[in-house]
Amino acid sequence: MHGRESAAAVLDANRRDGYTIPSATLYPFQWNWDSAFVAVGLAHADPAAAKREIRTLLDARWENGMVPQIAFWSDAAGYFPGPDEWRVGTDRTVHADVETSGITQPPMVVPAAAYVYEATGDEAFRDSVLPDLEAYCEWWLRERSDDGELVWVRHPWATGMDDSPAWVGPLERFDPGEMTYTREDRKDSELAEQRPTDWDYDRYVSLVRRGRDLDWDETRLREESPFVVEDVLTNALFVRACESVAALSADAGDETSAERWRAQAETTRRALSERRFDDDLGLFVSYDLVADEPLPARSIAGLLPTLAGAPTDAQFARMRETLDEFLAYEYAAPSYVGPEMDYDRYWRGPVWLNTNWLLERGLRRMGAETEADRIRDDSRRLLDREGFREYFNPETGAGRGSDRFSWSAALSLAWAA
Ligand code: 2M8
Repeated sequence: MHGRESAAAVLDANRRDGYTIPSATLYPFQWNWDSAFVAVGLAHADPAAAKREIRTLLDARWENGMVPQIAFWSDAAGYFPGPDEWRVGTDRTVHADVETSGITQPPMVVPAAAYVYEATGDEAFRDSVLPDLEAYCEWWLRERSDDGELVWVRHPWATGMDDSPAWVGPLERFDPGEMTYTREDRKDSELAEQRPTDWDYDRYVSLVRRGRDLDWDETRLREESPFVVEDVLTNALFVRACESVAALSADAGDETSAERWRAQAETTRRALSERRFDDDLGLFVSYDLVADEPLPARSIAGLLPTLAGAPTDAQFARMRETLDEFLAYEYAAPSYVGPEMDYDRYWRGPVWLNTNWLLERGLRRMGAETEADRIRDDSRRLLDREGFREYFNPETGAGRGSDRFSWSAALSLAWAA
């Protein structure tokens, strides 16, 4: 039994002061795109909590516009790296004095805020969040784009799909040297088998230390970071973010701003279609700006430019063949399909419900209703079978990672609505 009441109970248990932690056992702080998915799930079930979730996340926004990956609102123990490792300080935030990490995550908070506004029609909420959402989109363009078309990230954690096989190439190209630190995420042997390896973690931590050594200076990091990647999922959500700011601005009567963000959405959408489609693989691929080469991988991220309406008809016809490979499992859709696929390891194969929710939406935007229904139905089957687990084996359906995971509970509410 994993119905509405148990989903609400999980979210209540994970709720702190104005925000929801992803999981009590693994992630004791506020995470950026986790909060966005929580707000989507609560938009109808508990609109006041949905609005507060978004507002609290935006309260951690930096003065330069960045909305950080983690806001350390409490001094909870049990997660590495914490504020002492990031050393961001509390002076960068504009609304509150809070420690944060030094990177962002895919800009899901912007479409999530628009979704909450559509559900509630609360104009005071719209007017409270719109300046922060617009500042965030401005930040992506100003600090994270070389050409004003596509945006880049400088850490695998910023992509949300941390250990995706797509990142192996850029991570292989640098040597983190001797690394000393203690991981907190491998508390039991089952989890140890599913979490990213130490090889990956050495590189994640090394990138954090490089960032803090350069005092999070974006210009120098663009020049010196060994990991600078135009991630297709981030760009797809950036298009949705621009569309959302345009819609909210139009609704607020600001046609000038609406026009500007509509045009930006179109620019990024076209760049995705013209420059990031891999016809051999039949999906979109990310791009390594350091090595100046594409990162071919059959990652579910490569199907998500559908969310942005990016594929041409011909591209989508080709993508449908690739989509069949993701639908060939008992439970769709695995996060990755390919030689390095691992059904149980984190973002290397398991099904995640947030990417399923995004893929369902993308497929509906492209008119692929049957495939979208399949993704929704498989997601519901997994939830019925295993409850609100963090991720799931695509063949057996077995729940993996943490239990009582917030975005799984929240999205079950969205699927029940
Ligand atoms: C995972 O990432 C964190 C780092 O951000 C980690 O592994 O420690 C990812 O699944 C990410 O997408 C998610 O936002 C985060 C919290 O659920 O966990």
